[in-house]
Amino acid sequence: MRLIVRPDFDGLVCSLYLKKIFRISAVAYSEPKDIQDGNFKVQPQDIIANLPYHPNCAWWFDHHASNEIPEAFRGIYEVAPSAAGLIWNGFKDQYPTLGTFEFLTKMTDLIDGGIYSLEDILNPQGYYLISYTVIPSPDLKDADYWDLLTDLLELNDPGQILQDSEVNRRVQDFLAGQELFKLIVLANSRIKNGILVSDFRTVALPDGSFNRFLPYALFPESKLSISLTALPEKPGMIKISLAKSVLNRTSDLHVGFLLRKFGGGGHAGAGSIRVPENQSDKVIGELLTEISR
Ligand SMILES: [Mn+2]
Repeated sequence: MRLIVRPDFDGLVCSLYLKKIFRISAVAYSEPKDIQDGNFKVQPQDIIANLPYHPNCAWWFDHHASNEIPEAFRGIYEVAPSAAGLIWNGFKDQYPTLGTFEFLTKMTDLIDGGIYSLEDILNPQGYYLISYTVIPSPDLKDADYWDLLTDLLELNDPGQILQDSEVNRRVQDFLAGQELFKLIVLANSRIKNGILVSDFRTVALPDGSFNRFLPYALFPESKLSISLTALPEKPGMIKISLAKSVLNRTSDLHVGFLLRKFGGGGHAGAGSIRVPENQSDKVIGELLTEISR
């Protein structure tokens, strides 16, 4: 059977676990949108994990609230911190070799569930650090690395995995990107009405990986952040993103509902709108007023 996963840290851990449960002959990688749009051809014997359901598949394992389906299927679906956690809990009694991966499962729940401490962002260690080397790319240029890392996860020891030369090379790239991003955030951010506002319209963000939660760690007192980014494909328009801090979880605002008033949307914790560049100051002023109500 072929396994199709989304290539993020959770997807690779799903792959490690499902290989112990099913006879997997090949692993393929897809982004959610390609499954939904039918651009990725799902075949009758395929197993799908950490991705939306497709009616052709034989088994489906997922945890994303937005992917719930009304019809019956074979597999496990539940809103949960990670898909790997669902698979581990569902099969560990039947497949005792899974039992030894309790720590990896716990870490995958934290990483995929976006549970980070200040220290996990500023000075990540172990599986947090390893997870930053997995960067989903639609062109699948890292597919060989995802295969390698899935095999290395079998070691069940983050310290040993980090000693692999390819993992280490990618960790060094991440740390360099992170240093650069830190300088960019500090140079382009300010606090307005207690809210972090970062203007990235004219800066190039690092190519390599970096932790998108870094601004929260640099401004830990801020509950919400607003960021402005250019939209190269739409000249004259910019994207304004609003998100709750992952460190200071005291805001009860529903970001998606608020942004609907501005023609955008999102979920409770994060969302975005697109506005003409020349209206950005006005819209940000209105947003700040709405938030402080
Ligand atoms: Mn996931």
